[in-house]
Amino acid sequence: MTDKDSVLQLLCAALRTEGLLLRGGFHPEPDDDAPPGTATLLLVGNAGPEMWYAFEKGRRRGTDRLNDWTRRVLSGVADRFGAAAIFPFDGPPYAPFFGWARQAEAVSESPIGMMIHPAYGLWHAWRGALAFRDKLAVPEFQPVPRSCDGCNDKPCRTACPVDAFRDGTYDVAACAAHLRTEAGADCMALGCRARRACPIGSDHIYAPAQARFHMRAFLRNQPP
Ligand code: B12
Repeated sequence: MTDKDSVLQLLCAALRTEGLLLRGGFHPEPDDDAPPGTATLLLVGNAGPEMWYAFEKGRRRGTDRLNDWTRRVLSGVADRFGAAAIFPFDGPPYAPFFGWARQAEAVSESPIGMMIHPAYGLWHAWRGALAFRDKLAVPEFQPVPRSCDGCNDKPCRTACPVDAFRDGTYDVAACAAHLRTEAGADCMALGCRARRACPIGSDHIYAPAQARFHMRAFLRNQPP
């Protein structure tokens, strides 16, 4: 094993203790919009219940927002490994996580805009990226056919009660207005119905407590 491999293994272990996953990485070119001087960009995220458990355990007195917890935890890991942390929620302008993710792991765009993963389906997210000045070995991944190409019904497209994903766009105002009504209680309690309609990765669906948390956080930030 080379030193570079062992850095990656130590990093994976450090992230795992925080419930986070090393999702993948790549060596950015100038037009990838990575911070100047970045030789390796590693993406960090969540899938499965581990991040939720770590967050519930580690957040401060229940008032900590997920983004605050993420910043604290991931900045700590970045410091220990000599990297700079970049967060998807810092902006605008926002860091181009979709473009980075496409180069780092086997994700593709779903009919409702979000990125779909062959194993996790729509039940995953990126919490940050770690920018290194050194060229590190990055995890290899096999590009896979687009997960949604073989899905004839595309139930994600039609499951939204207010058709917020028609024409390949996301009508945020219609979504938020619906969530504030009685009829939106189902999405609020269990998570977005369009997302839940997807058959891929359904065993990774967020548990109700996590789904409710994300939906409330989303709605809190939408204009009335
Ligand atoms: C701004 C933003 C939003 C805005 C969307 C604005 C819009 N016009 O649609 C708002 C606040 C509404 C939003 C909502 C959500 N978002 Co959002 N969002 C972002 C953010 C911070 C920046 C995107 C951006 O402007 N990029 C720059 C432009 C130039 O690039 P772009 O690719 O064209 O960006 C567009 C898409 O990203 C799209 N978009 C953003 N979020 C979402 C969510 C959905 C469901 C869809 C269809 C599209 C979409 O809107 C952007 C502008 O048009 C990204 C993180 C990042 N840094 O990329 C997360 C991100 C795209 N969101 C994400 C998620 C998960 C959500 C939520 C589902 C969170 C939740 N509550 O569970 C919600 C949707 C609510 C619901 N009903 O379930 C994830 C997607 C993960 C994935 N698997 O693909 C990201 C990558 C964040 C993360 N931590 O991983 N989001």
